[in-house]
Amino acid sequence: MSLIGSDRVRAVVGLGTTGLSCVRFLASQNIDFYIVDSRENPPGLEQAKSLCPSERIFTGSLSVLETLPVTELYVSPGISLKTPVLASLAQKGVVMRGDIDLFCDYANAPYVAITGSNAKSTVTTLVALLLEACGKKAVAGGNLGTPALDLLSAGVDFYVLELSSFQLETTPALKADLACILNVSEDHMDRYDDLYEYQRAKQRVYRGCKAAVCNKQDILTAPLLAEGVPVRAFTTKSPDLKEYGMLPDDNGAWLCKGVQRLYHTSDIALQGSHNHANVLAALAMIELLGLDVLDQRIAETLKTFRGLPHRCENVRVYQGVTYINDSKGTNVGATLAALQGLGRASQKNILLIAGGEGKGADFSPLASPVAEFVRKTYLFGKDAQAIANALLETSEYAFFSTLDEIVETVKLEAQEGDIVLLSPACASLDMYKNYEVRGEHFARLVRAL
Ligand code: UMA
Ligand code: ADP
Repeated sequence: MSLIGSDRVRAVVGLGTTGLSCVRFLASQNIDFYIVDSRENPPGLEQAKSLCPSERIFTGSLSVLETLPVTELYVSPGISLKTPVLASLAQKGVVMRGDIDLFCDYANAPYVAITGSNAKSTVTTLVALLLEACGKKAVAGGNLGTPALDLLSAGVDFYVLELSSFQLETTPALKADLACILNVSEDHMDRYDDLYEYQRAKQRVYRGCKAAVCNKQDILTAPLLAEGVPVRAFTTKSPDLKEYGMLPDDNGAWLCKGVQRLYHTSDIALQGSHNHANVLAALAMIELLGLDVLDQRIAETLKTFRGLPHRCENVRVYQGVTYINDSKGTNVGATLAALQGLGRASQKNILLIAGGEGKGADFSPLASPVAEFVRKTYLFGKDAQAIANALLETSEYAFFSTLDEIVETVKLEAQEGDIVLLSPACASLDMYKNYEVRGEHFARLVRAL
C-alpha cells in the first residue's frame, strides 16, 4: 500500500462522477487536497464545496495547476494525460494517478478487473451475478455505474471492476486478483494516436495480476505474464485442453472446457455468438476465482440473464419485423459483433440504423459485413457521410436528419422476417445526452408503431 503521507500535495483534477468520488474519499480520510476543473461550472461543484474549502477549488481552466505546489494529481478519465498542462507537470515529476489507483491501495477484498473495447459491462455484470448466485457478496462498478471508490465497504467478498483504457492509463500497478481483456478493436481514436497506443493502455490491466483470462481469437488481448500465473483463454471455436470454447451440434452448440461439455446454447438466455464468447469469458473467470462452473446456481443464472438494456435488446416484433436496440454499439467492433451475431448470410435481412459521433474511427471494416448481411443502411448524425464513404457501393444507404424520420421510413420498407437494428457504430453525443437516451428514443418510436 502506498500510504497517503503528509509530504504530498494533492489535487483532484475534474469534478464529474470520478472526481467527486475522489473528493468524498480523500475528505473521509481527512486528507487536504485542491480541486481543479477546466469548466466554469462543473457538475460536482456544489457537493465539492461542502467537502473542500472554497479557496482550494479552482474552476474555468487547468492552468492554475502550474501555480499550485502540487506533487500528486488524481486525474479524471475524461481528461487526457496529453493535455499540455498535465504533460508538462508529469515531466516535472508530478505523479499522475487516478481513482482506480487509489482504490487498489484501499481494497479490502479480492478484485477482478475487466477491460476490452466491447462487452465489459455485460461480462462485469454477469461475473458479479454468478458470484452472488454462489453466495458471495460481489459488488460491481468502475466505468460501469458506481465509481470504484464508492464501492469500498466492509463484508465484500469480491469487487468486480469494469475498467476503461482511460482509467488504466492512470493506474501504474493494478495488481488485480484476476484480470481480463475481452477484445481490442478501434475506439477512442480521438484520444489515442493509433490502435497500438490504445492497446498498450488496455494491457496495463494485467500488471501484477494473480490470474488472467484472455481471448484466443484476439492476439491483442494476450497477456505477458510471469511464469506460474494461471491463464485461461476463451474462443468461440473448438477449444484446446484447459481452454473455454464451443463445439457445435445440430441444435446450436455446447460451451465447453476442453472436451468437457458445460452448457448448451439453448440453456443460455444471452443470444448471439458474441454473447456466447462473453459467457465463456465469465465461466473462465469463475473457475479462476475458485468456484465450480457447473454449480446448479450458475446454470440457473445463465438461463435467466438476458443481458443489459441497449445491448442487442429485442424491443418488439411488429408485423413480423424484429426491432433491436443496440444503442450501446458505440464503436465499429460492437456493430460488427451485432451484424455477425444476428445476421443470416443467405438472407440479407438486416436494415441497419447507424451514425452519430464517430470519435475518429475508421469505418471501413463495416463494408464487408454490411454487404453480407444488410439490405439497406439508414444513416444519421454527424458522421453519417463518413460511414457512407466506407460502405461505398457495397449496399444501399440513405441519409436522414432524425431517428423519427428513419423509423417512419423503415416501417414502410421492412418486410416480414427482417431485423431492424439500431447499432450506430458511433457515440450519441452529437444528438443525445448519452446512448441510453438514444436507445430509449428508438424504443419509444418502435413501440408507438
Ligand atoms: N471534463 C472537462 N473538464 C474537466 C473534467 C472533465 O471538460 O476538468 C469533461 C471530459 O472531457 C468529459 C466529461 O467532462 O467529456 C466527463 O469526464 P469525467 O472524467 O468527469 O467523467 P466522469 O463523470 O468521472 O465519468 C467517468 C467515465 N467517463 C469517461 O471516462 C469519459 C464514466 O464512463 C464512468 O462511468 C465514471 O467515470 C465512473 O467510473 C462513461 C464512459 O463513457 C460511461 N466511459 C467511456 C466508455 O465506456 O467508452 C470510457
Ligand atoms: P462495454 O461496457 O465494453 O461498452 P457492453 O456490454 O456495454 O460493453 O456492450 C457494448 C456493445 O458491445 C453492445 O453493442 C454489445 O452488443 C456489443 N458486444 C457485446 N458483446 C460483444 C463481444 N463479445 N464482442 C463485440 N461486441 C460485443
